[in-house]
Amino acid sequence: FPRRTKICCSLRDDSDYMRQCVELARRGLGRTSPNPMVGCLIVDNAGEIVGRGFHPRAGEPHAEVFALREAGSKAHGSTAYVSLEPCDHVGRTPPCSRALVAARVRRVVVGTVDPNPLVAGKGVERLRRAGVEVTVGVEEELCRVTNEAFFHRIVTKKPFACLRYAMTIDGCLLADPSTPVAASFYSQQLEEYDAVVTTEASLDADPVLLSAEQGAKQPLRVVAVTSSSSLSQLAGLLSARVFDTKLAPTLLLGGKGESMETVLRRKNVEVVPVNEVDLDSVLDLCYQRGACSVLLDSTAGFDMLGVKEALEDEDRAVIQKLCVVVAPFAGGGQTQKVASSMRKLGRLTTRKCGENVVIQGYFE
Ligand code: AOF
Ligand code: ZN
Repeated sequence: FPRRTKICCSLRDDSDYMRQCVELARRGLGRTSPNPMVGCLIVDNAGEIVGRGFHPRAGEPHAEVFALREAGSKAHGSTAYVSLEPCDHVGRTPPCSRALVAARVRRVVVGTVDPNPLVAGKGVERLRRAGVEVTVGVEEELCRVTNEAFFHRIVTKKPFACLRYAMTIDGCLLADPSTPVAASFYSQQLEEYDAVVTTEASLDADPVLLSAEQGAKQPLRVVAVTSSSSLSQLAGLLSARVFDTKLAPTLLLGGKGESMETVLRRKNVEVVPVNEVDLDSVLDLCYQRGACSVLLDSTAGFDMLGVKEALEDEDRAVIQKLCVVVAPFAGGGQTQKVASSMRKLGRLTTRKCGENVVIQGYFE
Protein backbone atom coordinates (compact mmCIF):
# COMPACT_ATOMS: atom_id res chain seq x y z
CA PHE A 1 0.00 0.00 0.00
CA PRO A 2 1.24 3.49 -0.73
CA ARG A 3 2.09 5.49 2.37
CA ARG A 4 -0.89 7.63 3.26
CA THR A 5 -0.11 11.26 3.69
CA LYS A 6 -2.82 13.55 4.93
CA ILE A 7 -3.32 16.43 2.55
CA CYS A 8 -4.82 19.16 4.65
CA CYS A 9 -7.07 20.90 2.23
CA SER A 10 -10.46 19.33 2.72
CA LEU A 11 -13.19 21.85 3.42
CA ARG A 12 -13.78 20.36 6.85
CA ASP A 13 -10.15 20.70 7.84
CA ASP A 14 -10.11 24.27 6.58
CA SER A 15 -13.12 25.12 8.75
CA ASP A 16 -11.62 23.41 11.80
CA TYR A 17 -8.33 25.25 11.50
CA MET A 18 -10.11 28.54 10.86
CA ARG A 19 -12.23 28.14 13.98
CA GLN A 20 -9.02 27.55 15.91
CA CYS A 21 -7.65 30.77 14.40
CA VAL A 22 -10.67 32.65 15.70
CA GLU A 23 -10.18 31.17 19.16
CA LEU A 24 -6.58 32.30 19.07
CA ALA A 25 -7.61 35.73 17.80
CA ARG A 26 -9.95 36.16 20.77
CA ARG A 27 -7.00 36.04 23.15
CA GLY A 28 -6.55 39.68 22.14
CA LEU A 29 -10.17 40.46 23.12
CA GLY A 30 -10.60 44.05 24.24
CA ARG A 31 -6.90 44.89 23.76
CA THR A 32 -6.32 45.27 20.02
CA SER A 33 -8.30 48.40 19.15
CA PRO A 34 -8.15 50.25 16.87
CA ASN A 35 -6.79 47.10 15.26
CA PRO A 36 -8.77 43.89 14.76
CA MET A 37 -8.37 40.58 16.58
CA VAL A 38 -6.52 38.19 14.29
CA GLY A 39 -5.36 34.60 14.70
CA CYS A 40 -3.03 32.61 12.47
CA LEU A 41 -2.00 28.96 12.22
CA ILE A 42 0.75 27.43 10.10
CA VAL A 43 -0.08 23.84 9.20
CA ASP A 44 2.36 21.46 7.49
CA ASN A 45 1.47 18.88 4.85
CA ALA A 46 0.86 16.20 7.44
CA GLY A 47 -1.83 18.40 8.97
CA GLU A 48 0.29 19.26 11.98
CA ILE A 49 0.16 22.75 13.45
CA VAL A 50 3.72 24.08 13.42
CA GLY A 51 3.06 27.75 14.22
CA ARG A 52 0.47 29.79 16.12
CA GLY A 53 0.00 33.49 16.54
CA PHE A 54 -2.47 36.19 17.46
CA HIS A 55 -2.38 39.95 17.40
CA PRO A 56 -1.92 41.05 21.02
CA ARG A 57 -2.37 44.83 20.64
CA ALA A 58 -1.98 47.71 18.21
CA GLY A 59 1.67 48.52 17.58
CA GLU A 60 2.79 44.95 18.18
CA PRO A 61 3.44 42.38 15.42
CA HIS A 62 0.53 40.87 13.55
CA ALA A 63 -0.73 37.32 14.07
CA GLU A 64 1.12 36.00 11.01
CA VAL A 65 4.49 37.22 12.30
CA PHE A 66 4.19 35.27 15.55
CA ALA A 67 3.00 32.13 13.73
CA LEU A 68 5.79 32.30 11.13
CA ARG A 69 8.36 32.88 13.87
CA GLU A 70 7.28 29.71 15.65
CA ALA A 71 7.15 27.68 12.42
CA GLY A 72 10.62 28.75 11.28
CA SER A 73 11.72 26.70 8.26
CA LYS A 74 8.67 24.45 8.65
CA ALA A 75 6.63 27.25 7.05
CA HIS A 76 8.20 26.30 3.72
CA GLY A 77 5.50 24.52 1.65
CA SER A 78 2.91 24.83 4.44
CA THR A 79 -0.64 26.19 4.59
CA ALA A 80 -1.25 29.38 6.57
CA TYR A 81 -4.69 30.00 8.06
CA VAL A 82 -5.50 33.62 8.93
CA SER A 83 -8.83 34.85 10.25
CA LEU A 84 -8.40 38.19 8.42
CA GLU A 85 -6.77 38.91 5.08
CA PRO A 86 -3.02 39.44 5.55
CA CYS A 87 -2.15 43.12 5.40
CA ASP A 88 -0.24 44.54 2.46
CA HIS A 89 0.78 47.94 3.76
CA VAL A 90 3.45 49.40 5.96
CA GLY A 91 1.59 50.60 9.04
CA ARG A 92 2.97 50.39 12.54
CA THR A 93 4.33 47.03 11.33
CA PRO A 94 5.54 45.67 7.94
CA PRO A 95 3.20 43.85 5.50
CA CYS A 96 2.29 40.25 6.37
CA SER A 97 1.60 39.35 2.72
CA ARG A 98 5.31 39.77 1.98
CA ALA A 99 6.33 37.87 5.11
CA LEU A 100 4.19 34.89 4.00
CA VAL A 101 5.71 34.98 0.52
CA ALA A 102 9.23 35.26 1.96
CA ALA A 103 8.58 32.25 4.20
CA ARG A 104 7.56 30.30 1.05
CA VAL A 105 4.14 29.30 2.32
CA ARG A 106 2.37 27.22 -0.37
CA ARG A 107 -1.25 28.07 0.41
CA VAL A 108 -3.04 30.75 2.43
CA VAL A 109 -6.59 30.33 3.71
CA VAL A 110 -8.26 33.61 4.62
CA GLY A 111 -11.34 33.93 6.83
CA THR A 112 -12.53 37.21 5.38
CA VAL A 113 -11.08 40.11 3.41
CA ASP A 114 -9.93 43.16 5.35
CA PRO A 115 -12.23 46.17 4.77
CA ASN A 116 -9.36 48.54 5.60
CA PRO A 117 -8.85 50.49 2.34
CA LEU A 118 -5.10 50.07 2.82
CA VAL A 119 -5.60 46.31 2.47
CA ALA A 120 -9.03 45.46 0.91
CA GLY A 121 -7.99 42.65 -1.42
CA LYS A 122 -4.42 43.83 -1.98
CA GLY A 123 -3.04 41.23 0.43
CA VAL A 124 -4.76 38.41 -1.44
CA GLU A 125 -3.64 39.87 -4.76
CA ARG A 126 0.02 40.04 -3.77
CA LEU A 127 -0.03 36.44 -2.54
CA ARG A 128 -1.64 35.18 -5.76
CA ARG A 129 0.79 37.15 -7.93
CA ALA A 130 3.63 35.48 -6.03
CA GLY A 131 2.19 32.08 -6.94
CA VAL A 132 0.64 31.30 -3.55
CA GLU A 133 -2.68 29.45 -3.69
CA VAL A 134 -5.29 31.50 -1.82
CA THR A 135 -8.72 30.46 -0.55
CA VAL A 136 -10.93 33.27 0.74
CA GLY A 137 -14.10 33.03 2.84
CA VAL A 138 -13.69 30.04 5.15
CA GLU A 139 -15.90 30.48 8.26
CA GLU A 140 -16.46 33.97 6.90
CA GLU A 141 -19.48 34.86 9.02
CA LEU A 142 -17.70 33.82 12.23
CA CYS A 143 -14.61 35.84 11.26
CA ARG A 144 -16.70 38.90 10.42
CA VAL A 145 -18.77 38.78 13.60
CA THR A 146 -15.62 38.36 15.70
CA ASN A 147 -14.39 41.67 14.34
CA GLU A 148 -17.77 43.36 13.86
CA ALA A 149 -16.66 46.40 15.81
CA PHE A 150 -13.41 46.79 13.84
CA PHE A 151 -15.32 46.39 10.55
CA HIS A 152 -17.86 49.00 11.63
CA ARG A 153 -15.18 51.45 12.73
CA ILE A 154 -13.11 51.19 9.57
CA VAL A 155 -16.09 51.42 7.21
CA THR A 156 -18.16 54.12 8.95
CA LYS A 157 -15.47 56.02 10.89
CA LYS A 158 -17.66 55.65 13.98
CA PRO A 159 -17.42 53.15 16.81
CA PHE A 160 -19.77 50.18 17.00
CA ALA A 161 -22.30 51.05 19.71
CA CYS A 162 -24.36 48.67 21.81
CA LEU A 163 -27.06 49.95 24.14
CA ARG A 164 -27.73 47.83 27.17
CA TYR A 165 -30.24 48.10 29.93
CA ALA A 166 -32.15 46.02 32.39
CA MET A 167 -35.93 45.97 32.68
CA THR A 168 -38.77 44.19 34.39
CA ILE A 169 -40.87 41.68 32.46
CA ASP A 170 -43.51 44.37 31.98
CA GLY A 171 -41.09 46.88 30.53
CA CYS A 172 -40.03 49.14 33.44
CA LEU A 173 -36.41 50.21 33.32
CA LEU A 174 -34.20 49.10 36.21
CA ALA A 175 -31.28 51.08 37.57
CA ASP A 176 -29.18 47.91 37.80
CA PRO A 177 -29.50 44.30 36.65
CA SER A 178 -30.98 43.42 40.04
CA THR A 179 -29.77 39.82 40.43
CA PRO A 180 -26.19 38.72 41.15
CA VAL A 181 -25.97 36.46 38.08
CA ALA A 182 -27.04 39.26 35.77
CA ALA A 183 -24.65 41.60 37.57
CA SER A 184 -21.76 39.31 36.83
CA PHE A 185 -22.88 39.07 33.17
CA TYR A 186 -22.85 42.89 33.14
CA SER A 187 -19.24 43.14 34.30
CA GLN A 188 -18.01 40.29 32.08
CA GLN A 189 -19.51 42.04 29.08
CA LEU A 190 -17.25 45.01 29.76
CA GLU A 191 -14.16 43.01 28.77
CA GLU A 192 -15.42 43.00 25.19
CA TYR A 193 -15.81 46.76 24.93
CA ASP A 194 -13.22 49.47 24.53
CA ALA A 195 -15.32 52.09 26.27
CA VAL A 196 -18.43 52.21 28.43
CA VAL A 197 -20.56 55.33 28.56
CA THR A 198 -22.83 56.55 31.29
CA THR A 199 -24.19 59.93 32.32
CA GLU A 200 -24.06 61.96 35.50
CA ALA A 201 -27.66 60.96 36.21
CA SER A 202 -26.61 57.40 36.95
CA LEU A 203 -23.87 58.34 39.41
CA ASP A 204 -26.36 58.34 42.27
CA ALA A 205 -26.83 54.63 41.67
CA ASP A 206 -23.03 54.27 42.00
CA PRO A 207 -22.50 51.99 39.03
CA VAL A 208 -19.87 49.67 40.43
CA LEU A 209 -20.64 47.42 37.47
CA LEU A 210 -18.86 49.79 35.14
CA SER A 211 -15.63 47.91 35.70
CA ALA A 212 -14.76 44.43 34.52
CA GLU A 213 -13.63 41.77 36.93
CA GLN A 214 -10.28 42.31 38.66
CA GLY A 215 -7.32 41.42 36.49
CA ALA A 216 -9.41 41.62 33.32
CA LYS A 217 -8.96 44.24 30.64
CA GLN A 218 -10.88 47.35 31.71
CA PRO A 219 -12.74 49.61 29.29
CA LEU A 220 -12.37 53.37 29.37
CA ARG A 221 -15.28 54.65 31.47
CA VAL A 222 -16.77 57.78 29.98
CA VAL A 223 -19.07 59.84 32.17
CA ALA A 224 -20.99 62.21 29.91
CA VAL A 225 -22.10 65.32 31.73
CA THR A 226 -24.89 66.89 29.74
CA SER A 227 -25.04 70.64 29.29
CA SER A 228 -27.65 71.24 31.97
CA SER A 229 -25.33 70.11 34.75
CA SER A 230 -22.09 71.53 35.93
CA LEU A 231 -19.19 69.76 37.52
CA SER A 232 -19.83 71.41 40.87
CA GLN A 233 -23.26 69.78 41.00
CA LEU A 234 -21.41 66.47 41.02
CA ALA A 235 -19.55 67.34 44.22
CA GLY A 236 -21.59 64.95 46.36
CA LEU A 237 -21.03 62.13 43.90
CA LEU A 238 -17.27 62.13 43.97
CA SER A 239 -17.21 59.00 46.04
CA ALA A 240 -18.95 57.08 43.26
CA ARG A 241 -16.86 54.11 42.25
CA VAL A 242 -16.76 55.28 38.66
CA PHE A 243 -14.29 57.92 39.88
CA ASP A 244 -12.04 55.33 41.50
CA THR A 245 -9.39 55.16 38.80
CA LYS A 246 -7.59 52.34 40.56
CA LEU A 247 -10.37 50.10 39.18
CA ALA A 248 -10.35 51.41 35.60
CA PRO A 249 -9.54 54.63 33.75
CA THR A 250 -12.26 57.29 33.77
CA LEU A 251 -12.87 60.24 31.50
CA LEU A 252 -15.39 62.94 32.23
CA LEU A 253 -16.75 64.66 29.15
CA GLY A 254 -18.50 68.02 29.44
CA GLY A 255 -19.54 70.07 32.41
CA LYS A 256 -18.28 73.36 33.69
CA GLY A 257 -17.11 74.49 37.12
CA GLU A 258 -13.35 74.53 37.07
CA SER A 259 -12.91 74.03 40.81
CA MET A 260 -14.17 70.47 40.46
CA GLU A 261 -11.86 69.85 37.59
CA THR A 262 -8.85 70.08 39.87
CA VAL A 263 -10.38 67.62 42.33
CA LEU A 264 -11.18 65.14 39.60
CA ARG A 265 -7.77 65.45 38.03
CA ARG A 266 -6.21 64.74 41.38
CA LYS A 267 -8.18 61.50 41.34
CA ASN A 268 -6.63 60.80 37.92
CA VAL A 269 -9.93 61.34 36.16
CA GLU A 270 -9.34 62.87 32.76
CA VAL A 271 -11.59 65.87 32.22
CA VAL A 272 -12.54 67.01 28.73
CA PRO A 273 -14.60 70.15 29.28
CA VAL A 274 -16.99 70.91 26.42
CA ASN A 275 -20.21 72.89 26.49
CA GLU A 276 -22.52 70.62 24.58
CA VAL A 277 -22.54 66.87 25.06
CA ASP A 278 -24.73 64.60 22.99
CA LEU A 279 -24.50 61.04 21.76
CA ASP A 280 -22.55 62.02 18.64
CA SER A 281 -19.93 63.94 20.59
CA VAL A 282 -19.50 61.05 23.04
CA LEU A 283 -19.08 58.55 20.23
CA ASP A 284 -16.70 60.87 18.36
CA LEU A 285 -14.54 61.14 21.45
CA CYS A 286 -14.47 57.35 21.81
CA TYR A 287 -13.52 57.07 18.13
CA GLN A 288 -10.68 59.55 18.56
CA ARG A 289 -9.44 57.48 21.48
CA GLY A 290 -9.21 54.48 19.15
CA ALA A 291 -12.29 52.63 20.37
CA CYS A 292 -13.85 50.12 18.00
CA SER A 293 -16.68 49.25 20.38
CA VAL A 294 -18.67 51.31 22.86
CA LEU A 295 -21.20 50.10 25.38
CA LEU A 296 -23.90 52.62 26.26
CA ASP A 297 -24.77 51.54 29.73
CA SER A 298 -27.54 52.10 32.17
CA THR A 299 -30.97 53.44 32.13
CA ALA A 300 -30.60 56.78 33.78
CA GLY A 301 -29.97 59.96 31.90
CA PHE A 302 -30.03 58.71 28.37
CA ASP A 303 -32.91 61.01 27.53
CA MET A 304 -30.45 63.84 28.00
CA LEU A 305 -27.97 62.25 25.63
CA GLY A 306 -30.60 61.81 22.93
CA VAL A 307 -30.49 58.02 22.91
CA LYS A 308 -34.24 57.75 22.31
CA GLU A 309 -34.02 59.94 19.21
CA ALA A 310 -31.01 58.01 17.97
CA LEU A 311 -32.93 54.75 18.31
CA GLU A 312 -35.86 56.14 16.36
CA ASP A 313 -33.76 57.60 13.56
CA GLU A 314 -33.13 54.81 11.11
CA ASP A 315 -30.99 56.97 8.82
CA ARG A 316 -28.48 57.97 11.45
CA ALA A 317 -27.85 54.39 12.58
CA VAL A 318 -25.81 55.49 15.59
CA ILE A 319 -26.61 52.42 17.66
CA GLN A 320 -25.98 49.02 16.11
CA LYS A 321 -26.92 46.59 18.81
CA LEU A 322 -29.26 46.20 21.74
CA CYS A 323 -28.66 44.06 24.81
CA VAL A 324 -31.57 43.82 27.22
CA VAL A 325 -31.59 42.00 30.51
CA VAL A 326 -35.12 41.03 31.47
CA ALA A 327 -35.38 40.58 35.23
CA PRO A 328 -37.96 38.32 36.91
CA PHE A 329 -40.01 41.20 38.28
CA ALA A 330 -43.08 43.11 37.27
CA GLY A 331 -42.97 46.81 37.98
CA GLY A 332 -46.51 47.69 37.04
CA GLY A 333 -47.66 50.68 35.17
CA GLN A 334 -45.38 50.73 32.15
CA THR A 335 -47.26 48.17 30.07
CA GLN A 336 -49.94 50.56 28.91
CA LYS A 337 -47.33 52.60 27.07
CA VAL A 338 -47.77 52.02 23.36
CA ALA A 339 -44.79 52.20 21.03
CA SER A 340 -45.06 55.06 18.56
CA SER A 341 -42.28 54.21 16.15
CA MET A 342 -40.54 50.88 15.88
CA ARG A 343 -37.50 49.44 14.21
CA LYS A 344 -37.02 45.75 13.71
CA LEU A 345 -34.01 43.97 15.11
CA GLY A 346 -32.34 41.05 13.39
CA ARG A 347 -29.97 38.22 14.36
CA LEU A 348 -31.76 37.86 17.70
CA THR A 349 -30.33 35.67 20.42
CA THR A 350 -31.84 34.87 23.78
CA ARG A 351 -30.32 33.09 26.71
CA LYS A 352 -31.06 32.42 30.31
CA CYS A 353 -28.71 34.05 32.76
CA GLY A 354 -29.72 32.84 36.21
CA GLU A 355 -33.31 34.00 36.64
CA ASN A 356 -32.89 36.61 33.95
CA VAL A 357 -33.27 36.41 30.22
CA VAL A 358 -30.75 38.24 28.06
CA ILE A 359 -31.99 39.29 24.64
CA GLN A 360 -29.57 40.66 22.08
CA GLY A 361 -30.17 41.82 18.54
CA TYR A 362 -28.90 44.09 15.81
CA PHE A 363 -30.49 47.02 14.00
CA GLU A 364 -30.13 46.02 10.37
C1 AOF B 1 -3.17 41.32 9.65
N1 AOF B 1 -2.85 40.66 10.79
O1 AOF B 1 -2.73 40.53 13.01
C2 AOF B 1 -3.64 42.47 12.06
C3 AOF B 1 -4.00 43.13 10.87
O2 AOF B 1 -0.60 49.63 12.06
P1 AOF B 1 -0.53 48.18 11.76
O3 AOF B 1 0.73 47.81 11.01
O4 AOF B 1 -0.70 47.31 12.97
O5 AOF B 1 -1.73 47.84 10.76
C4 AOF B 1 -3.04 47.89 11.21
C5 AOF B 1 -3.98 47.38 10.17
O6 AOF B 1 -3.56 46.07 9.74
C6 AOF B 1 -5.38 47.20 10.69
O7 AOF B 1 -6.17 48.35 10.50
C7 AOF B 1 -5.89 46.03 9.89
O8 AOF B 1 -6.35 46.47 8.62
C8 AOF B 1 -4.65 45.21 9.73
N2 AOF B 1 -4.55 44.31 10.89
N3 AOF B 1 -3.77 42.52 9.71
O9 AOF B 1 -2.90 40.79 8.57
C9 AOF B 1 -3.05 41.18 12.00
N4 AOF B 1 -3.83 43.03 13.27
ZN1 ZN C 1 -0.25 42.20 8.93
